[in-house]
Amino acid sequence: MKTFYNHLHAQHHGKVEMFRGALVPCFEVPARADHVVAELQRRQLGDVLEPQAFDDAALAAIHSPRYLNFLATAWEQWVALDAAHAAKDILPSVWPTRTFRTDIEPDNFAAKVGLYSFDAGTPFTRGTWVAARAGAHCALGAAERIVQGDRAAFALSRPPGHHAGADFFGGYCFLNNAALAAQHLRDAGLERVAILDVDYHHGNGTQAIFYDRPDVFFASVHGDPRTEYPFYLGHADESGAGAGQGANLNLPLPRGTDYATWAQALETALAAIGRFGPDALVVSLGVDTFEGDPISGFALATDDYLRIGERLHRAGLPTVFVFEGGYAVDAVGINVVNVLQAFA
Ligand code: Q9C
Ligand code: ZN
Repeated sequence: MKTFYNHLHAQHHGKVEMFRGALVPCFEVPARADHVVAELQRRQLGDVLEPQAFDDAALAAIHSPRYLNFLATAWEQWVALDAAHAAKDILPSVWPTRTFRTDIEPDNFAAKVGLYSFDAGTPFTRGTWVAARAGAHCALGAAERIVQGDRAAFALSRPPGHHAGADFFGGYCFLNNAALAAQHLRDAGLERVAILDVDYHHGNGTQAIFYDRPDVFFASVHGDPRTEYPFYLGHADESGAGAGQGANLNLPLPRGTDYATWAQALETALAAIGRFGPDALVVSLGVDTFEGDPISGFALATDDYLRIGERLHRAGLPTVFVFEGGYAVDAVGINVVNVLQAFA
C-alpha cells in the first residue's frame, strides 16, 4: 500500500488553543504524522511518496471560492494589520450565529475569521495554508492510486480534514481531505463512493458536504454529540436530505464505549455501506478512539486496530485511508499502522 506524505505538513504548527477559559498547548502537533511515518517505515509497509501537485480547481470541487481565497490570503492579511502579529497565531473569537448574515464578507479581519470558522480551538498559522494544501494533495494522490487500480492507498494528510466544511474551518481541520478524495473518485468516473468515518468525533464537515447527494454515502461511528465535540451535528436521526435522503448514517455511542460495542456499530455501518453498493470506500481514519487519547472517551486498545483493519479488508472494496485525529502522540503511529498492516 502506498502512502502519500508531504513534509510541508510541519509548517502547520499551532501554538495554543482555547480550552475552558485558558490558552493551552495544541493537541494537534506535527509529531503525530512523524510517528506514523516512522512506524510505516519500521514495518516496511510500502513506499512513502510525496504527492504530485494538483491544480487548485480540485479544491474548488468541494470548497467555496471565497473560503479558498480567505485561506490563501489570511496570513498576509493578519500580518498587514500589525507586523507584530507574525509572532502569534490567528485564533477566531467572534462568529455569526443564528439571525446574523453570512452572505456579506466583512472587511474587518477578525470578523472574516469568524465567518469562516466555528471554534476557538483551531489556530491558523503562517504555514497553515501551505500545509493544508499539501495534505489535500496527499488525499487526491491516494484517491488517484485507486483510480489507477490499486486496492488501497493511504493519505497521511496533516492537518486533518473531517470537521472542515465547504466554507469553514474548525476542529483542527481546514480542507476536507476525505471529501476531496471521494470527489476525485467520482470525477474519475466511479459512480458511487462511500465514506466511513471512524474518528472519535463526528465528521460534521464531510456529512454537510454530501448531505443532499445520493452518490456519496456517509457513515460515521463517533462519540454522542450530546456530550462530545463537535456537539451540534452527528445525531442518529440525520439521514440525508432531498436526493441524498438515506445516504447518511450516524451511529453515536456514549463515552466509555469499548471495542465490543464499537465493533457492533462498525458492523451496522458496513452493512449499510454494502447495501449502498459503492465502487470504492474512503475511510476517515482517526485513532482518537484509543483508550489513551487525552481528549476523547472511548476505550479501544492497540490490538483492536488490527481487528478493524482485518474487518475493513473483508469489506472487499478499493479503499483510500485518510488520516484524521489521534492525540496520544506516542501511540498514534502504532495504532494507525495496525489498521493499515492488517488491511494489507
Ligand atoms: N481540549 C479531530 O479529531 N477540541 N479533531 C476538543 C480539547 C476539538 C478534534 C477540546 C477536538 C477536535 C480531527
Ligand atoms: Zn477526532
